[in-house]
Amino acid sequence: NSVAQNDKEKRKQISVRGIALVENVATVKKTFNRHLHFTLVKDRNVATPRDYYFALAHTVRDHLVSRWIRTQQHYYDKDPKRVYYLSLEYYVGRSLTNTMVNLGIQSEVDEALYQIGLDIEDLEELEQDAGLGNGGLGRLAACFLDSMASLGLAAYGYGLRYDYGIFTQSIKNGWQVEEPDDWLRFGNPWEKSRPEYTLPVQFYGRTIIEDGKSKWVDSQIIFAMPYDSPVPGYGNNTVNTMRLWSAKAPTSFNLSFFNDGDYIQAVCDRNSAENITRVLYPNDNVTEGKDLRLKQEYFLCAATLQDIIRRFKTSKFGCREVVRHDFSHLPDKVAIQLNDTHPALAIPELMRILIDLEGLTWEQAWTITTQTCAYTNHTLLPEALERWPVERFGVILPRHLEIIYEINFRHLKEVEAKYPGDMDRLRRMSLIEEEGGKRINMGFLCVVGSHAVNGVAQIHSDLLKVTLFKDFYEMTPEKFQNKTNGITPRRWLLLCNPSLSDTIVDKIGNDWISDLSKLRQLENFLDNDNFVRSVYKVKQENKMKLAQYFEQQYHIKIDPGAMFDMQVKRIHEYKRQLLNVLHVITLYNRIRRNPGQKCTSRVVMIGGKAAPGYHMAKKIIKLISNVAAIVNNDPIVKDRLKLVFLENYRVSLAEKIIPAADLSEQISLAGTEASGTGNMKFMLNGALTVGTLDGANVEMAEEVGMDNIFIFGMTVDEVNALRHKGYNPREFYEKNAELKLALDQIQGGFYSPEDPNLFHDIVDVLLNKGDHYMLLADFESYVKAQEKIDHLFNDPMAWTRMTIRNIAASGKFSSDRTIADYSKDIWGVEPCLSKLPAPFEGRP
Ligand code: B1H
Ligand code: IMP
Repeated sequence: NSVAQNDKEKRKQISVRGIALVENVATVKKTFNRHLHFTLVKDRNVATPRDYYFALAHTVRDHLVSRWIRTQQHYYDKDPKRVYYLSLEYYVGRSLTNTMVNLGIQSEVDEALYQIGLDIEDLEELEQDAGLGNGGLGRLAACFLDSMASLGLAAYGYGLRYDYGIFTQSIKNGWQVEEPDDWLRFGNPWEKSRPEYTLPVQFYGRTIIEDGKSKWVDSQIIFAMPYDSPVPGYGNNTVNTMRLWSAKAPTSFNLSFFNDGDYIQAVCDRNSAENITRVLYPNDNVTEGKDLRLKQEYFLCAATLQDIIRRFKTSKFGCREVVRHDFSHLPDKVAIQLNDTHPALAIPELMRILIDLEGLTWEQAWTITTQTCAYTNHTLLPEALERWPVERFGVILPRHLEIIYEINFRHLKEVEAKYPGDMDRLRRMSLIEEEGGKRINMGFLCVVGSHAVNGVAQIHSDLLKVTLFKDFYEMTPEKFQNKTNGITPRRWLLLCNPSLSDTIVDKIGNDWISDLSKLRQLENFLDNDNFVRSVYKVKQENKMKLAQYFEQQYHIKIDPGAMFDMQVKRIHEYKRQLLNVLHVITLYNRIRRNPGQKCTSRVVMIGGKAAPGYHMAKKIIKLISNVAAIVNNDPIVKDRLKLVFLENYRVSLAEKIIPAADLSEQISLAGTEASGTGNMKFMLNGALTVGTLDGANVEMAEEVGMDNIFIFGMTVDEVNALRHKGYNPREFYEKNAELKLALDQIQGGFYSPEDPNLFHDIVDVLLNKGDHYMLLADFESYVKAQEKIDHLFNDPMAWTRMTIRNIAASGKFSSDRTIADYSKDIWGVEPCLSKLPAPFEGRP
């Protein structure tokens, strides 16, 4: 066939996306038209593209319903141990394509829409991202849900249904501007509200003793209404539940005002109660110690634990009565995983339920609680550690403060027994910090209240043992584990990169989709030049498509032959976007110094949101924009260098850009990025990595070999040694002429002629305020690594071979492997690799 196939035609032929049976295509068409008519109440004369999207979403959703109901019935029938993932964030993104991919109905739906005369890719673009997360931590939770369903675990994701997710970022005059993310405006076809399962949550009030038992009285009640979304597994007919709680004022709210006659005010005030789930806190790796955030955290824990206990008590097929009374079996039937300390209140809340409501002794309750709960730490950064002031905490959650004091009292007794007379250790290990006003250290509470504590990459787990939790590791080393993060190969390869998926399937079949370690087989084809060329061609096509998208959307022209060099992640000083900018400036200065010289062309793309209150991060965005304006408009540069700031980076944009990347920037200071997961997405999609020995980069280098990754900069030990010796950034500035020039230009207003002082604070942080993240110390080795990269890029076959080695070595970074490890080492559950029967196949 000499006619070049377009993307759509190609998508239709892909067998991994399911074979389109004529009768099924006809059914999809019928269902689609039925939904347009009965659900959207439109005819084709007045239907908008969005109506078509919703009709399509409902059509696809129909395929989930029976599988969802039957999966849940199956869990009641078999009564396996349930896994509960508790997270304040789920960064799910879009669901339409993912549902079709996991159900294997993409080809049929594609064909049906084609026959109807609609462009399915246009409709897919109309879906709002479910942006209930900030970055890696929230996206990890979403990948875990996909893997837990794909491994057939009886698992539930519990979280909050924020009315407003992560803000929409727009760039105005180079500055970030935030707009509210009103994601529910047109309705959410993937959720089902369950008002009948609404549960009460208490706040404020006081505690009394009654019949020798503690009681929480005079509290304010806010209701938690659940919304369920389906979580389909890949090709196994399993559909799990993500249950998100929404705050609802009780009908009796402000009844006294009613009686005083201010009816209107009383109704208006209901809003303030419902504000609990209004908006996601937009910080990544920083905590905000606000009352409202504490209420959000407790709201999730209180509602979820009631649901968990309800299900534990009634868990028997065909029975709605309480069948279990003996809570000593709770750890055999329930595993609770805490996604960082944000849901830490699950620990004292479970204690409260078991003691105050169920009448267990402290000792019984404590054994059960610690055996049930496990805690994942995601960061070492001090500004991210939750430490609630005792005073506010006691006002909002009086009973929980008492319980935490008692946990601490007994914990310190054990410390004292093990280390008699070691007063400093007692002070260090107290859950209550005393310096500068009493605070509860939520990390310590989680360690004490859990049977397992894990970091998210080997280096991070190792560092936890010698820094944050050193004393705790010495006392209970058996609790400490590592679970290296992963990503779901469905969304992050099969869905986002269909052409690469096909090229892989062509060589090794499709087992890799549910067992990513199979990608190792690609190493057998490294000498096959045709295969190497086909991988090269896929990347080239992905780059052309992205270039077209940029031109359409932003009227930016970029050369698809240039190296696409990408750094996309939240803007944070520790992630060192500034180091990347210093490299761009250095490349620019080299071109200016030597205008005639040939060099490797690059398009450097940087994207990410800054927390709205993080001034330095916002300044860095402005600097990127300003450097871009100068570099991109300098006629000397031509096509050799472009700098682009990618506006509003989010899950759906990641899916578009990552398949087109040549180079992945993972350049945090060693010891600061707990794991990173973007690094894995780029590796899986055939980009090479320039990175430090930080987070999961270390394990990526182990898997692929040091010759196939561009590692630069100091190691953790070297960072510590330099800090110990006394780090003087000026030394590096004086020593390196290119570094000095770049900083002098920024300082002198070269990139901000309209306001020469604009970037003084940036230079000040680096030169005069200690350069905390040691950019200047790593600059030289970074630039050298980039020179090697430039050189290799000129040999496309060698470059592509290296990318294939990376793809082949990325199997470890499947979230299926991560979840299998949690299952075995922490939860005590077994993946179920056999499929449930499909709805048309009858009962299991
Ligand atoms: C990560 C956070 C985080 N670590 C506090 N910690 C937050 C902390 O709203 N807050 O208060 C929000 C997020 N996020 C990230 O987790 C790490 O930085 C990454 O390195 C890691 O890959 C990711 C998933 O483990
Ligand atoms: P939940 O897990 O208790 O929230 O219930 C979810 C779904 O599981 C229900 O909507 C039912 O489909 C199913 N289910 C709940 N209880 C039973 C039961 O006693 N027998 C069979 N299925 C049940």
